[in-house]
Amino acid sequence: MKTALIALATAATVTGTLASAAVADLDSDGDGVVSFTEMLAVYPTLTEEGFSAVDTNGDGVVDAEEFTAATEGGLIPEA
Ligand SMILES: [Ca+2]
Ligand SMILES: [Ca+2]
Repeated sequence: MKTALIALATAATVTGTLASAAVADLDSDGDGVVSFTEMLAVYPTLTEEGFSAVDTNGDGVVDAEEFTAATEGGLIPEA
């Protein structure tokens, strides 16, 4: 039981780290969020509609939470 819990915690940590690393990779100006332009550099086929689908709170940028939700939901491929 204890081993299973540790395994779950480890899996969650790894997922979180990967998502953060992906945002950091896309975030070329280092402001902690990914703009449409920054995302286009990595995903050249992304449309504004596709970006809007990822930017769920509509503030014009994708934060780590939105990026994680998008990768888990299959909206954008894992970087
Ligand atoms: Ca940025
Ligand atoms: Ca947003």
